[in-house]
Amino acid sequence: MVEDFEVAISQGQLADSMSHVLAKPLPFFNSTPLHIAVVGEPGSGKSSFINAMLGLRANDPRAAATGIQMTTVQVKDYPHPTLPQVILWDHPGRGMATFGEDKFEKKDDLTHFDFFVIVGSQRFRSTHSDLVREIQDMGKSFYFVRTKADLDLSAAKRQQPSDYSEKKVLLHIQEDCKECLVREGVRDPQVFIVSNWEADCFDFPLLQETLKNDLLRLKRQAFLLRFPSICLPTLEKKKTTVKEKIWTRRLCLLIALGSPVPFLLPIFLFRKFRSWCFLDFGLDDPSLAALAQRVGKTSTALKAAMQSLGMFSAILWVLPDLVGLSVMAYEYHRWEHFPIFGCLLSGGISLPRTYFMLQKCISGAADDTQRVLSKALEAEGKKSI
Ligand SMILES: Nc1nc2c(ncn2[C@@H]2O[C@H](COP(=O)(O)OP(=O)(O)OP(=O)(O)O)[C@@H](O)[C@H]2O)c(=O)[nH]1
Ligand SMILES: [Mg+2]
Repeated sequence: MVEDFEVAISQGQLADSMSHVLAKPLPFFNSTPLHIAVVGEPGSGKSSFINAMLGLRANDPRAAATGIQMTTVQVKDYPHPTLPQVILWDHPGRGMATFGEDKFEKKDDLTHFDFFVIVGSQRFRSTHSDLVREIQDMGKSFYFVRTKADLDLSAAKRQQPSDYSEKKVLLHIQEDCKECLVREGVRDPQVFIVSNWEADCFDFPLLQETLKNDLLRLKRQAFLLRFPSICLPTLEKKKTTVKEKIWTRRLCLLIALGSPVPFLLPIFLFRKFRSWCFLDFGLDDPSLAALAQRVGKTSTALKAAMQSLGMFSAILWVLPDLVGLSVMAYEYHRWEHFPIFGCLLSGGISLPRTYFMLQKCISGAADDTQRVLSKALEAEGKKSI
């Protein structure tokens, strides 16, 4: 599936590449792994939560180690038993100055994960705020899981036995967590109150169901965030192919633009070269229109994602030509003979400049392909995934 997608990109068939995604989004994204980091303070119940998700008891040899002291010291992966390519990653506790904390903090790089479960027991603390901010800064999302609901309930029952209502206590905890998350700038926070001892009670079934329903969205989000690196090898190969394919044109341009030609000609020829590149990468107007129609967006929206060498930068690139031209003009005026030095100087400036300009044009088209596809994959258009 992903292979067909990559082949279409390498052939410059961007609209076709999207067809592979749009035709069967579920199998397409199912082959994309979703790495979920389970993070939170030490002892908040992260490992117990993972065991509950996996349906394992703490004494099962496959279960994550749990305990009353600092238990998890290394990040470890646990594949989800039923959801395809969903991997839960148990993390050492974060925050709260505890003995040995430093050695854990260094390993705590969250950038590689696609989605997060912030686990908290008791109150919402600054560690949670820090995690929320860190995750939001990466443009990723999370569920907030408040564990040990059983303890909260028994404490509430002991405190006010006459006025005790399980529903009221759970609602109060839920609202408190949401309020704290909203204060951190989270829109529509997803909060689940659970007890890791009772995976069929409280919000645990709802959490499992929500994750299942959110899976396609989360995998698409993960795919999009990883998209630049997914595309990279294909586009690198494509760059080499394009360079080989149009080397004769590059050579002609190099000679034409390297010679002391009038100022506007390089810009015209550069424009021509750029349209050859765009055609090869599938970024020409008809290809973009087909892609836009395929994903239910406008060509203008897709074009807006393109940032490669525009006309203004092309003009800046050819500005040094003025030096050569000025010397040529001066030489001709002063000595009234063919401006040999001016020509040599002009060629010396133009040749390397043209070489780098053409290289940059090809790399720019490759980068633009990735940006345009990312834009096309964004789920805002009617036909988008
Ligand atoms: N009553 C109750 N106890 C829990 C719950 N979840 C975890 N615990 C207990 O809390 C303690 C810590 O649980 P762990 O799962 O090891 O916590 P952790 O966050 O993985 O801890 P570290 O790996 O040290 O950061 C253990 O004694 C668990 O048995 C829960 O939902 N209810
Ligand atoms: Mg643990």
